Amino acid sequence: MSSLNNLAQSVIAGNVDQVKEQVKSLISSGTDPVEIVNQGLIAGMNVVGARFKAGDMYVPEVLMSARSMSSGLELVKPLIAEKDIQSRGKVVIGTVKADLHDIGKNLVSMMMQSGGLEVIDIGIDAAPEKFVEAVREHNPDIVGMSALLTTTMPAMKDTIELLEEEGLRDKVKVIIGGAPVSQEFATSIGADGYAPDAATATDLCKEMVAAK
Ligand code: B1M
Repeated sequence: MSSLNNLAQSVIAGNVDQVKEQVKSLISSGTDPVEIVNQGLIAGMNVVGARFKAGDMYVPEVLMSARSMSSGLELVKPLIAEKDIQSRGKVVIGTVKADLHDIGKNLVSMMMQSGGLEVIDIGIDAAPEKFVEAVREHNPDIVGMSALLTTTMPAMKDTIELLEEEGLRDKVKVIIGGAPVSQEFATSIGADGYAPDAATATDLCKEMVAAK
């Protein structure tokens, strides 16, 4: 089994120490950090997602897998983010109100930073007011919202509406993403864009900033 497969297995097992060791060893052997993320950490988390869905894994185990994935991401993050230094635009990103999922959002944030975007991450469970406050404070080009639950998708619409009410909507582009979200939903709530994954989200933001 390859080292990246071993890493994926450790994420599935939720073994934080082993994930850290394996990521460190892959980094020192010169493996591309993006490969470590895609073929090790995400590959493992994809299996976890499928098993959780099938009822073969439960919340505590999923949480351990999520923790181990995050500990691996923390180690590769500086290597990926260091690749580019010149800012190509500013993004305020967060997971919407009542939603605590942050792995995908963190990944998007990391890819955006590696693509040269300045990212202000306002965290999880971010109410519309928190997005508005961040827009006022940081004056970003783009607001990015993540949702993983069908029950929290309406918070994306609420946030766009509050940006409108506060007279800020015309100052920013809004993009959304997350497993239950689609282009169709983005269009229906008046978002400017949708991205199915971190790489597409980064490209989309760069295009939006360039078109300004
Ligand atoms: Co939750 N959970 N979870 N969970 N969880 C899902 C989302 C679920 C689909 C599992 C299932 O039942 N099959 C389901 C949602 C069902 C639904 O609404 N349709 C679910 C549920 C029900 C719940 C709870 C309600 C469970 C419970 O308590 N009974 C609860 C809710 C808590 C809350 O938020 N209030 C809950 C809790 C948890 C944990 C805490 C255990 C943990 C989260 C830990 C954490 O994030 N720190 C967790 C996890 C890990 C998952 C699964 C297994 C994996 C999610 C993940 O991290 N994927 C998930 C099942 C699944 O998705 N298959 C599930 C990996 C990540 C890299 O992908 O987040 O999709 P993803 O991000 C991608 C893209 O979506 C996109 O790019 C990313 C990278 O490519 N993307 C964007 C994401 N955000 C973007 C933003 C953009 C652009 C692209 O622009 C701004």
